[in-house]
Amino acid sequence: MKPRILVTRENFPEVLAHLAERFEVEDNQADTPFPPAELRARLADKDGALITGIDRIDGPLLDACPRLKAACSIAVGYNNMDLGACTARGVLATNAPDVLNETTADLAFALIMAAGRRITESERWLRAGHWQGWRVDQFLGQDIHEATLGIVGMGRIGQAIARRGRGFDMTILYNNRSRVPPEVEAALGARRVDLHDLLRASDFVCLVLPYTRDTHHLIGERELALMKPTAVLVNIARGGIVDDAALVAALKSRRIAGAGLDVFEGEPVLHPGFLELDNVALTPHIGSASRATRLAMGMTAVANLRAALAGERPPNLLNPDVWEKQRS
Ligand code: 8YV
Repeated sequence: MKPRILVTRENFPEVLAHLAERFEVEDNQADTPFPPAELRARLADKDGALITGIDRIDGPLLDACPRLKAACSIAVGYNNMDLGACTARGVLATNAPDVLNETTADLAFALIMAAGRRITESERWLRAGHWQGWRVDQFLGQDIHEATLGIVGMGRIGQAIARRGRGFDMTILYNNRSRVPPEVEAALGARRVDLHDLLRASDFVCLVLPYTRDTHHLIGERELALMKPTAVLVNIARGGIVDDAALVAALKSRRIAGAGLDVFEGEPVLHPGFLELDNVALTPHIGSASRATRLAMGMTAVANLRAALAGERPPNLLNPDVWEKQRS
């Protein structure tokens, strides 16, 4: 009998077809998010799960799913998975890195430009019928070219953003736990600085780091106060890294000039203050949203699931201890 798997959310027919070659698949093409109790019930008799970045995989869920051997996510971020709980129960956990680097970096740049050049704000104003004609001081924004771009989190996506910044002759600063190899720094023309120096010096601050206990509210009132009044904050990483209430206050008082946000604390519910502000460009967590990339993310999760349930090491294993233990 084929192993049984659950695909927690809608996915492309190509992804489901690949899964069906090896597995008995329960899908969710109606795309109704399963509340925790329903997810537990549906996963109880499954050997594997193909999940998204928003399905919570934790101890209580895993306790209800004794057959589960692998949880494979289509997302690169894995703050939704309790890796300790997976490891303790021998469940292989995987993510989908790399395939979304360029698409996500594209969106970061779109938000840098949209917020810096007031694209969404001026479009809203124009659509509302306010335009009476050209004026010399209409919608003055921040120049992108030759500005200083501060990237917080210099992983693969951060580096892809830096490459785009180079094309705009930007000065690239970065903050990261560890220094990236000197040859990468040289190729990107990037200089590592501490977070406070980055916040003080940057015209655009772009957040591209994982959400963990340590990065919760990394950017709050104190940090926003360090930024230039002309600066723009962009978050394409995760809600929760920024204290949204503090950001709303900083945008409202024009403590900073603007923000471009793809992710929010408590999304899909937004801090209501964002909706009242003009100086923020908002997108609904679409960082990786091109068909090619979302398909590649799905296929990456398929490859991980196929390996895991065939007794092979999944290419993007997040908890290698489980694998080592199974081998010993
Ligand atoms: C996903 C993301 O679309 O990969 C990530 O970490 O944030 C997005 O690309 C999202 O997590 C839904 O799975």
